[in-house]
Amino acid sequence: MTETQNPLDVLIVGAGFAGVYGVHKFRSMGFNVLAVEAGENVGGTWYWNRYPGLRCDVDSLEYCFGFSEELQRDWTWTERYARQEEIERYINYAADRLDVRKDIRFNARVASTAFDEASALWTVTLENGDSYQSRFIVMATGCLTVPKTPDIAGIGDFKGELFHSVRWPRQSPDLSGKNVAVIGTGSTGVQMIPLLAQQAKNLVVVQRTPAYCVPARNGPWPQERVEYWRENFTQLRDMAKNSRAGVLHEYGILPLHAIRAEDREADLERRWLKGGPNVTYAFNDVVTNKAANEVVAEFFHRKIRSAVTDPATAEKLIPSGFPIATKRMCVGTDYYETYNRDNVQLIDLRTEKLEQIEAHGIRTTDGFYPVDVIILATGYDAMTGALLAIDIQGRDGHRLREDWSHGPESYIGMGISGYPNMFVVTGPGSPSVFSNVVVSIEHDIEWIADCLAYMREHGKQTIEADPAAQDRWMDHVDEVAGRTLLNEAASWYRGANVAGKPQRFMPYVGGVNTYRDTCRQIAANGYEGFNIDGGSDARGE
Ligand code: NA7
Repeated sequence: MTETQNPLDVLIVGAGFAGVYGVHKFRSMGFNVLAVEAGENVGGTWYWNRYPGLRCDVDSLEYCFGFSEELQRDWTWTERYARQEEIERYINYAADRLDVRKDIRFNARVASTAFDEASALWTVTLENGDSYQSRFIVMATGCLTVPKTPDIAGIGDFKGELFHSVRWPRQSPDLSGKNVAVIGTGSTGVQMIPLLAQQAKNLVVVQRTPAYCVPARNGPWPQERVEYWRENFTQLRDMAKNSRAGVLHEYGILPLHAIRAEDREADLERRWLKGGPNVTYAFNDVVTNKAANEVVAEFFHRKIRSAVTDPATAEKLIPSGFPIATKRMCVGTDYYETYNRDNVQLIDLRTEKLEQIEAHGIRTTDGFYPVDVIILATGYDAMTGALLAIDIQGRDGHRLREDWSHGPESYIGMGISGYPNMFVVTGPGSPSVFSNVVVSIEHDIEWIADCLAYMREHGKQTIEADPAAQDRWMDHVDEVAGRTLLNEAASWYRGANVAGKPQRFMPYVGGVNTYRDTCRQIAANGYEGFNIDGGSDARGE
């Protein structure tokens, strides 16, 4: 590591995609930067997660850095949906090429950060007691970082192996000949269940909410496709940046009622064959119009019934109680078909109650399931978990854990009133998980970089979200989500998966393109809505 100067210009918390790019970007502008990372290496979620079947559910040609022509030219993705190993290799490749490791301190988990008004400096303290001072801090802590462990009666009595998917043992356990249970059928469960069914003697799936799963149609990229992307990368990336979800899905441009019934069905079928989430974009009103939503949901229900041989099992797998695409769509391979195997049993908690976990299995109202290994695919304390795991103390005694006790509040996701010179990457109130997150990470890092350059050029010390601007932004975030069906699902997008977590729809769903324009305008207006050096107008004058 290069010698750290105190105070730093910028301290970044986290060395996933955001931290790696942040170190490179801010350093290339002449800032004195350090990233601190809890893991032993770069990668963030792609470093921690290693369960079987783990892949990104965004096409690999798009889920990568876009800022460097050299990086993209010298890397070749092998499959449509890259496996964890390939993504981890990629981020290590990027870290090496950008030579960022020397400015990252690994095995360094942040315990607290505190802002001192007199010096206008942040003190960042690690769990081991070491501390740094920095003018700016950038929280690149990720949206899906803190695993959520369920509170199930008897879970502590289990005598077999039990672990959360995020903490899959580095030495992957041998499951052959074992009775394995998976709790949870979100994206993680959907990815691992087909592979675990092949390895285990018996697999029991505990399902609280059935998943809507689109077929991945994964496979090697055709060479022509890879070359096309390589040659046209900048232009394709620009199209993604200016799209609704930061990714080149095939976005339907017409609402349901403008399309003939027979054409709807043919188009849904074509999109289903194409694979990936395209099928949920068939009409432009799938998440805003109940009728359109039901047409797509019914299409899925027919697909589930035709994939699953036993009609009773098929009914258990059919989602109910929430509109399609209001919980994260899962992308899988042979997910529904896996339930046709003789060694797979499905516990549907809508009809069968989980009474308790016992020393050697799971007891439900329908019987006892002997189990040697339990895998918790129960998700994350999403979007706010990693930020609130740190004791963040701002100006005038502001504490983020208190300020967000009714739900997260930010201005454009990146600034928080009461916390000067602190930026959040893909924070609540930004498109974040409603985007190709690498596209959004790059946007946020570049916007923050421009802001830092502005501060330096104008000789300014502090920048902080104005409380009124923050309130207006959060009203807008609520209002945009309120125009959709998204609040009808008890999703992690609204914090509904964590007991006691305040519920508020956290991502901004007005579109990656719209958000980009808004942020550009705010910067062009001298960081409108931010107070600079305590000034109450846009320019702090
Ligand atoms: P998710 O999507 O939050 O899925 C977690 C699953 O675990 C989901 O089916 C939950 O049911 C289930 N769950 C959670 N707690 C329990 C308890 N106590 N009992 C039974 N079942 C439970 O997390 P993933 O890791 O799959 O995916 C997260 C994101 O990572 C994903 O969306 C991608 O963006 C990548 P619920 O739906 O809450 O009823």
